[in-house]
Amino acid sequence: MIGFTLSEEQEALRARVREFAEKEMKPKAREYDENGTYCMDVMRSAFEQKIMNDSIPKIYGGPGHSNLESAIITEELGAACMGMGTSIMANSLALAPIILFGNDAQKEKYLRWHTREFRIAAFCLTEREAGSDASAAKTVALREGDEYVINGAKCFTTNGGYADLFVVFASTAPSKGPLGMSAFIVEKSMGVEVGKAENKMGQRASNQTEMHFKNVRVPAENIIGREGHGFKVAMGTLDRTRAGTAAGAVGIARRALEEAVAYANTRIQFGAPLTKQQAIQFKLADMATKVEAARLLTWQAAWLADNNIRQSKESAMAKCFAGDIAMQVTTEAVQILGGNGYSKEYPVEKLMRDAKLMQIYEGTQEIQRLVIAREVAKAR
Ligand code: COS
Repeated sequence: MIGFTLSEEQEALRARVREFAEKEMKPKAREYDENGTYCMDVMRSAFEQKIMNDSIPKIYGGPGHSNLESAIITEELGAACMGMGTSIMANSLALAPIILFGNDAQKEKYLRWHTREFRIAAFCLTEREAGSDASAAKTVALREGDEYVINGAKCFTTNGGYADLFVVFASTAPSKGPLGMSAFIVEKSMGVEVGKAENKMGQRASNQTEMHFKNVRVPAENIIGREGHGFKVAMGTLDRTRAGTAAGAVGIARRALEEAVAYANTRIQFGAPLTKQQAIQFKLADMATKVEAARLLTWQAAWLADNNIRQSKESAMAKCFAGDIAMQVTTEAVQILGGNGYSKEYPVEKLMRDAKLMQIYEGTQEIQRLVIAREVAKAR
């Protein structure tokens, strides 16, 4: 049975998050973008309204939203300001390995940390020499008694400068490549140091930093799963979270379409509004079709995850398609607004800059295509 309508509860969730995004995110988006202000106040409010940490199960005090509900939330955040949306959703990315692969004691301790009070978390996988090639990571975690000692450095860590909890991927057996990687829950107070923050083209309300681990001692009980399981934890997490990234991209694209339509309805050229002119009508038609198609792929990936059906291929398709169409739709929106589109007086140039990152983070478009191609090749 296939349905394309949301339940009453899901509609209510969408309305509640849209109101939050309109009132608390949109008015600050331009200023935070211009100044590169980290959106801590918006995140705190999202936490208080149970919009942040949305996938923490109810038994640990979280909202316990499904993947589809998370996608609904993230689309709204993306439509208001994806820099802020990324900051909020990066908590979910960091907590996902604990939710998906952690043991009861880890969940009880660290998920409750995040439901009892406002705290920020970060996912530490990428390194300077290990971006797309995640298994080439050089950070090591060597066992000493009942502790692991972590040494190495990560980069582009979203929320890194403000987090007090990190999920860190490090090798416990460097000679084994991806099968030597393990995942750890690391508290900031264990000795994590924050390095340089990135000065970025877009999503400037978010924070990405280098992280340094110099003899950081972590209790052995903080390993997620078992030794050598870390690469699967990372990949399994990204399979789940990529639908959320896709939803953010849908949000950016939808907003660009809305801005373009609003402008084209009032902008008169050659004696008629732009929406009456075929060159612009065709652009708007393509933009609207792409937004709908990307949302359907996104909801499909989320639905599969909610039904515990493997969705590596579908979440990669959703992330890849939605990221690409966000770039295309925002670029067309700038074109429709013309000189005004290129001006910071209008929001579409920010949407275009924010969209670019959707083609890069949580696995580049090239990596998504690689994942899709591998899955397609397996099919008989
Ligand atoms: N779920 C579970 N296990 C997975 C998996 C998945 N989605 N994908 C791979 N694995 C497993 C494989 O099955 C293999 O284990 P076995 O040997 O026991 O079968 C192991 O992980 C290594 O897999 P593989 O040989 O495919 O690894 P590669 O080095 O070829 O890399 C890609 C695979 C490119 C897909 C991976 O490095 C990747 O996703 N890179 C992008 C990383 C990324 O998204 N970075 C963004 C940072 S997060 S902000």
